[in-house]
Amino acid sequence: MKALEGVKVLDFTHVQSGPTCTQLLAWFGADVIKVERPGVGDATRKQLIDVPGADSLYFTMLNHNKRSIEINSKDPAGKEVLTKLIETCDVMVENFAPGALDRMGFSWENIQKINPRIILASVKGFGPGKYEDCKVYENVAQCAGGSASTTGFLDGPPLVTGAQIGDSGTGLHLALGIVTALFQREKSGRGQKVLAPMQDGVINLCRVKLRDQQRLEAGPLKEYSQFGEGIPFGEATPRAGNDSGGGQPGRILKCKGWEKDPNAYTYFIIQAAVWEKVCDVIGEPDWKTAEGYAKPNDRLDKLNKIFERIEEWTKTKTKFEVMDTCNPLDIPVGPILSMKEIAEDPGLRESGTIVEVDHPERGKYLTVGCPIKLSDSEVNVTRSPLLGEHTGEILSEVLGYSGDELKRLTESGAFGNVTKEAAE
Ligand code: CAO
Repeated sequence: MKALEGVKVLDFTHVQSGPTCTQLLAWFGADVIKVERPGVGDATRKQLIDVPGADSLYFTMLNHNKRSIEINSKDPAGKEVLTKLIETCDVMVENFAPGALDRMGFSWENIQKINPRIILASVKGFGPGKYEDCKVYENVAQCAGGSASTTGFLDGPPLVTGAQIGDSGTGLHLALGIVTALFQREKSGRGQKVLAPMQDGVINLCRVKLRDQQRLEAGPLKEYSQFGEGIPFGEATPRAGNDSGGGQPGRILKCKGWEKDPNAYTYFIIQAAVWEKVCDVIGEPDWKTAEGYAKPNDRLDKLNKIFERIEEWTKTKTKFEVMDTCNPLDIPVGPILSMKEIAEDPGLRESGTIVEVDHPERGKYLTVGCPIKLSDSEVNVTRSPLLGEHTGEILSEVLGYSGDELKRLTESGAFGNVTKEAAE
């Protein structure tokens, strides 16, 4: 028994934001039916190709545990089948450009008429307002959501981050909206529309930077390095390099081997509660009681000096030795792990966070499993579907088409190359 067993999802998503959401629903047990354009499919199938002729990792890593049906949504036969799917499903998820679903004839009003219990969940770049009609990709959302202006170093340009907070982050927000709406439907009996704009999702994740924007009005942000460096603050939350975003100062520091290894670094936090232990570990026991060092607030204008001294110590240890020394003392540190180290980590394999999957076109590959672990709803990651792999099965088994009806549909050309066997 899986948490979302019995929930049917009409997955009209593409690229990254929508597919990450429906993949989560599939992992929690929903039957996710991915609708794709005949002969073409989700654009990511053929983007960033590493194995010629095979679906890309971009596609496979975002579409596990789903079924694929090819439907031309602009063809009358395609619309007929889509209407039946809307009647049958509990949730419809889409992340087309604004207006695309309406142009297909499936406005929210029409969808509600077809199935008043359905939940229509959409990702768009922006919410209602000036930019609501814009097409948006990941980095646009990072920039419009306040992430880029607050990421990077003070003397450099704004930076985008490697974490896909605009796409995968919004997918997570949308998934929460969907299960919440399903929960409400239990009581109300009605579906509803769920909207997760990418800009809003990024702003939500940048909440602490809006906090700092308002704190600026009360004076300089003393935990930012630039305070100790005597650099005046401007009008907006500045970029803070690797400073910690919270009340406990932290930095990325070099470790043994940093000259050759680009990831021989550790994150080091001087949490107030363990300050005395930090002083002992780095060989500065006098700082425990010294004027200007003993109290957390007095240290804020000396963070550069303090972290330089800590770095003298971390440079004598590997990032894992720093972890091994500091962890038993409750000093919060974290090694900067490369993707290679993450891929090879036995603990992550064991916990199901890094999973090996077999695929008929590309063989074995690694993927990220479900990052949310439910004790009563086990996740088994299965490969992504080939384009239209389940077209026949969905038309006949899910929607109940058979005989002449099925023949009429498959001959209409609106469903790709439905195999003869499946049609029969
Ligand atoms: N059959 C027939 N037509 C189909 C179809 C199908 N099965 N599936 C899609 N189409 C059509 C759409 O109807 C649309 O046609 P019209 O423009 O004539 O209405 C067309 O394909 C293109 O859809 P699109 O505009 O959504 O796709 P795009 O590649 O031009 O834009 C994107 C991609 C991501 C920029 C845009 O979809 C978007 O802004 N989405 C919302 C924000 C979002 O999710 N961004 C994240 C992207 S990365 O995760």
